[in-house]
Amino acid sequence: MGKYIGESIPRMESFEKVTGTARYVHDMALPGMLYARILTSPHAHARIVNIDVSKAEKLPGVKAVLVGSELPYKLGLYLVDKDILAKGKVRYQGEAVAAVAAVSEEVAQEAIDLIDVEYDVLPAVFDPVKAIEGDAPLVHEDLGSYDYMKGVFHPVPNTNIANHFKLRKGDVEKGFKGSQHIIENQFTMPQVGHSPMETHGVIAEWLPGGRINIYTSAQSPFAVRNLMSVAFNIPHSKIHVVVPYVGGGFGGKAGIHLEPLAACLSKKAGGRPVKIVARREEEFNTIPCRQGLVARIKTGVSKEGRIMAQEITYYWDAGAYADYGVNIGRASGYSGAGPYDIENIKLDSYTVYTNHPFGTAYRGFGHVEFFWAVERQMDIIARELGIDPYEFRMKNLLKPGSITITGEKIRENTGRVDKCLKMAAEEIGWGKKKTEAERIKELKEGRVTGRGIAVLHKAPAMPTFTSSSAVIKFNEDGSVNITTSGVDYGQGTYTALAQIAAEVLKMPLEKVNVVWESDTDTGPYDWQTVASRFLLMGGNAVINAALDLIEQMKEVASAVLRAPKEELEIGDEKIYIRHNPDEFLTYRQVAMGYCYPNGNAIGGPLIGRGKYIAQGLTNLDPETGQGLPALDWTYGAHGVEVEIDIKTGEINIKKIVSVFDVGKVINRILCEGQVTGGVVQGVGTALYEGYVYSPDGRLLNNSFTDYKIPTAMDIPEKVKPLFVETPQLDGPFGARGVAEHPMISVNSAIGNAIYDALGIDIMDLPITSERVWRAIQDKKTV
Ligand code: SMO
Repeated sequence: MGKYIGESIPRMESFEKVTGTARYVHDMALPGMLYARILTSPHAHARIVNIDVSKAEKLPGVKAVLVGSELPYKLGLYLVDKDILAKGKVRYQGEAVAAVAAVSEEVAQEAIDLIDVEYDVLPAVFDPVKAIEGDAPLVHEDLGSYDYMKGVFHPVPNTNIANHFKLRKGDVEKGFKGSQHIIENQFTMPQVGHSPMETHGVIAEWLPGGRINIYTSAQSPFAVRNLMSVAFNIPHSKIHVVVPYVGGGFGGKAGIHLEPLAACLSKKAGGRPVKIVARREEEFNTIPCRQGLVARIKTGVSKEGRIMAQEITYYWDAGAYADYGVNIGRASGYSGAGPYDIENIKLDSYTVYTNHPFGTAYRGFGHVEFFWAVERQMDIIARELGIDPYEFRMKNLLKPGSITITGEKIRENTGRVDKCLKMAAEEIGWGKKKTEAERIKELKEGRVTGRGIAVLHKAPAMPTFTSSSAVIKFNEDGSVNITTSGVDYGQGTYTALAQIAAEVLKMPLEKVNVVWESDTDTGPYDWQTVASRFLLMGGNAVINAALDLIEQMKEVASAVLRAPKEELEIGDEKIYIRHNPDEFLTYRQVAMGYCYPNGNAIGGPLIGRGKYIAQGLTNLDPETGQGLPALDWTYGAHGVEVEIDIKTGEINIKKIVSVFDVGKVINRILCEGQVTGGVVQGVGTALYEGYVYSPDGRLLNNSFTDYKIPTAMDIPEKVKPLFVETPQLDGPFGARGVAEHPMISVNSAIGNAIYDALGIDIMDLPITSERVWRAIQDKKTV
């Protein structure tokens, strides 16, 4: 390998970010810009009897007031079930009901306070298990009429079931009959907020000529453009979306959010630009969150510790609208039993409407939630059998030759989950048992330690039409600019793409620039930065664009140097004749001397979906869920050591080892950074985070005072990222994605370590100190 692949190169934009010069939507203002505020519902479920906006409209400085009944558009990703502003009824507390654009945010807020809404409160439903019972109030009365993705998503009419994903393999009844032990448990996880540093923000102008300009904090300009186009029935050519720097997304900025509302306000205000920025409490209440989950798992195992059968039901608390929830239900269906070799399986994954704020994508796309259940269950089973949890997993994990639950055969070059687990276990000191003396000493001191392990996997949950592209353009001096419309919202992927380009083009990294602003008018197509796919797909696009650029250079050089293309080589920013290296052109000469004068800037346009043939990959059989669900899988494992103060229940994470088979590390420091960030976010959902509601469905902890995310104080003493490198055949330099994975299974590894320390099984997240303390009081086994 050359100079750059695998190196720890600091991210390119660090200086701009730490000096405050990086420009975010929050920083931007356009001439004549108006500021918008929204009025949200105080009720979880209520009919809107009347909205009186007359006083608001008369307030000086108010330029537009909007209510739902004025807007004939419908929104939705897979099920089109949402209005821009609530119409007829509200379905969650925090739902936007009316909006005002005015000359200042203060005036807009004053106008909002003058709007009177009369509600008729309706019975509500909050528990996804209760919500699918026959007598539950319906969140949507008209389900079933918006089946969008060719029947792939199935709302069940006259129920709250937005989607039912089924996986069937083998014969579970037979498997249970042949089992020595049958172990059944329920695990839960609450809804969780993304908490990006930059809340959602957008500036939109709907120009009188019909064109819409949007500057937004989103995960993809093209996804925003497409969803706007679908919602308003306007061609892509009339919509322009720009995404500048983005301060974190984590899945919460996939899709569209405030963009349609800002555009409609602008239209009503005669085309003046309108800015909406979500306040922190709106980021919790109004903007979607991670779905909650109730998971029931029944596992049959043989005496020897082989899993014979498994029956799983996932009840997803999707909240009031389906958004990504239906696809999360699906993705967590086809990967929802973990990376295990299980012959007989029956899995049902229900995405259920409730009167909670609605759920969307969040780092891990469902896997953080269900792996809490799967990987806790594995430890509980191992204990029941009297087998070491590590040995039990090793007996059942997928290995080359095994068949996955969707019927895919594991190949030699697939990532290796067993290797990840082995490395994590070794590094955490697995198997080192406490002596009786140590145990007594710990109890005396009141601080008990324990170790836990957990594995994970995830594949990119992507429809087949997803692709990335890149354009590499020579500047006149032979340096290059890369345009890609994938959004780097903090991962460091642009730096990795620059490394890949410098490597392939054999030129210094300093001469490679990745253009930061993603723009649908000028940028090449990219689906979205989601699903840990950007390095994999964008990296391939950059490689292909660089190869195309080299081909074009060779054509020029062949004519100038009078040598056949096949005899030309590149290196050291030159293109030369292999057998006569003194005969060369520099990149600068190629760029300036031969191309620009002819009006022909060399630049490789690229070339769709990289090397993948994605056809049919997400076309699983609707009755059995069998088929090829994804392009690739990234596997991993965590090992943790915790220390618990038995007087307070306080959990101190002393060490987390996280191992991932990333295929090939492109940039070590950024890869480690990605893992460390994911692990800390995983610790947050494991120990602290979760939406808490009043009985009538009001979110009680919608601020960082009441909703605790990890701070510097809560970061584990040691986070150790390690990598296995089984090359992905068709990944860039063999790499595969690792963006979401570090967050998955952190919760279960911690839960398992708590059992190891205290002999207490925690089944519900978050594992707060209070929960642990109460469990200690109840159990008194320690
Ligand atoms: S959870 Mo992500 O933005 O695929």
